[in-house]
Amino acid sequence: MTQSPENQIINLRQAINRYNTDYYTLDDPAITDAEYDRKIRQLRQLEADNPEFFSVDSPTQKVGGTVLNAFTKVKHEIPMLSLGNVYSAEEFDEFVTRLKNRLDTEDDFQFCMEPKLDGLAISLIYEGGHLVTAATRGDGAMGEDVTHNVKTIKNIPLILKGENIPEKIEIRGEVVMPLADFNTYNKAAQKKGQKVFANPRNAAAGSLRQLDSKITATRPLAFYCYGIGLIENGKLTASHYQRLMQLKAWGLPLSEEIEIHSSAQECMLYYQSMLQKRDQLPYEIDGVVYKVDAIKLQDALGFISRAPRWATAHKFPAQEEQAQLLNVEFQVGRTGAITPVAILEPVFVGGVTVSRASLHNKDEIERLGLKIGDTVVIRRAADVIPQITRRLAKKNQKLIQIVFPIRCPVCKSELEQIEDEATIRCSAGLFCGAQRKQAIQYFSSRKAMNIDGLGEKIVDLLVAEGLINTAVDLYTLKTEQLVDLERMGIKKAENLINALSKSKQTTFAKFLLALGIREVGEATAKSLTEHFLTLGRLKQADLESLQEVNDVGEVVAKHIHTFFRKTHNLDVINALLKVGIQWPAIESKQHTLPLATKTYVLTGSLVQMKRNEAKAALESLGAKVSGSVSAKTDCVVAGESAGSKLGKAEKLGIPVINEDELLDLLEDEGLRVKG
Ligand code: 5U1
Repeated sequence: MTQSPENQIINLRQAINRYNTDYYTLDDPAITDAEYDRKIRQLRQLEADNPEFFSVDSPTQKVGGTVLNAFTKVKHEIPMLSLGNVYSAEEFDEFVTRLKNRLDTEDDFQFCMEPKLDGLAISLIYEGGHLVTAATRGDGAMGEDVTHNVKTIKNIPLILKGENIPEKIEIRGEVVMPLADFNTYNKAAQKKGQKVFANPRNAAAGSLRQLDSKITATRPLAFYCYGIGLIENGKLTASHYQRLMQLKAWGLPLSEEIEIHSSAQECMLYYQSMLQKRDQLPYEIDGVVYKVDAIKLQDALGFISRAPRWATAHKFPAQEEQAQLLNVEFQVGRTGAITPVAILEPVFVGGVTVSRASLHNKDEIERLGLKIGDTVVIRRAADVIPQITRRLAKKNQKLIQIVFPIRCPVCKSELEQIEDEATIRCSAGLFCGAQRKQAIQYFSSRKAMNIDGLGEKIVDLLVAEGLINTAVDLYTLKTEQLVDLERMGIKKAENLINALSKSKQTTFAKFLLALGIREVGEATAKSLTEHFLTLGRLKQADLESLQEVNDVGEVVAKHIHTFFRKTHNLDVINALLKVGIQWPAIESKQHTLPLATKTYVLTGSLVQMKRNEAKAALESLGAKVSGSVSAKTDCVVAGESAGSKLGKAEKLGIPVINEDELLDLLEDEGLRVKG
């Protein structure tokens, strides 16, 4: 049953008043800003449609917070107002039309454009150039005296410097916790088991409203001014922008993003450019503010109940939304890590619809205090993957405990957790179907073996049909085995076989990456190959020499060392080399390739490998492979029925080895195996 407008208004007012207390007084918001804005707009619309229910007590008639009893109250001589909002270019056009109608003009006027910092509004009173009082906005008429705390903020000058400073001047602006500091602070707090802040705004508010200013002094706060309230005995210019520049000259901090433009059209360009820049700014912003620049016009436009007519905020699309946590699934990753994934009621946030989000590990679920049925905040900034940042306290909900599995959800093997690691892993390695599939997908990926046409779905199919078990099996596939697979056909099958064949010519770094050693990404693989030059040397490297490589620390070295000590892995590597995977020698800056400066000659027929394979292998070790024997030849490899070249070598006393000895040499260098 739908409620009467009167009941809707009453309920919304009650709810919004509760949200205001949570937000302004307790610094612990119960809903996201986006949800709050929607509720306020809904109430405003209902009140506009039903003017008989107007009330001065409605939250739509107030600026926001209340005053905490713990602080001395300060009356704002000029009320600290809030800002009207627009959410689209159309709403902005309506705002400009209202301005022009009210000023009875068709002329364009200048706008000062500013980022809208998401922090806590404060007022600073300077007398004789000295900071004497700092107060929060409070309810707009009355704020809290936070002078002692504000004096600990490093970029707020205690004394203004320069000329023509009015005898008394009130500076208004926003206290924020810069994003980098916020992240560092929260990480440290989390480590110490202390309360983490929901967002930088709450961190700024919570830090500023401390009863002990020694605590505030430890918090990394910053201030940016955006306007002037009271002025006594002083004269300022008639442009808002110029006034801000004057504040800067007196030593007050100003955002670097403030601009002045001479038409409304420029506002949309400014909006777009700030939207792009949003994630590179040092502080969080939730929109931009456009202000009519001429103070004379500002005075002519005046105020409506709680906001100036001459300014408006243009809000950005929300980066945070709330949704219900419907379930938690557990995924098995390539290296066996079990990752809990939140299944969410679909929600549009940061430009996309989100219905799943990683919860990372068990500790994260505990840190967030999550249960199935909770309402959670989903944050998606720029192109970053969506994150669940907090749960919102909601009473009277049926909540279900999240139970972490005790066995692998795919292969039912035991799970293990290494001490000091948050990750819980399936212990089965490549015996686990999930890990096997992902290892093969990773092996084939563009940055690794780059096997064109071997996507996730085909790997799934090949594994499901029992055609492949390891990456090695890929190279034994035949066109006939592929044609009948779902959505394959002869053309695609042939293409895939060709791509597999092509992938055999690779680079050492790509091959190493394809092996999927834990924590060995592209950059590390490159550094390792450039350092060790050959697979043989890398395989034999001890922990100490591994750590000599760029970006290889203790942990990564251990992963690499362990990998090459497992027979199963060595078998896979040998099998891959045996199917013909090869790479050109890495140019050594120090000429330390094992066969550098040596000239080899191949003669007779080789039975265990093709002649061009042998040539490529020798070259990858630095040797020059020549077609004829001379006094400069260092070694001749004589296969079956070797003829005149063998004779010449013997005559010149040049060392001769057979195919088996060549294979021993290659095996020693990690390139080939017999068999
Ligand atoms: N940048 C900026 N933020 N901000 C917030 N300017 C600005 N102005 C405000 C508010 C509340 O109010 C005045 C226009 C009254």
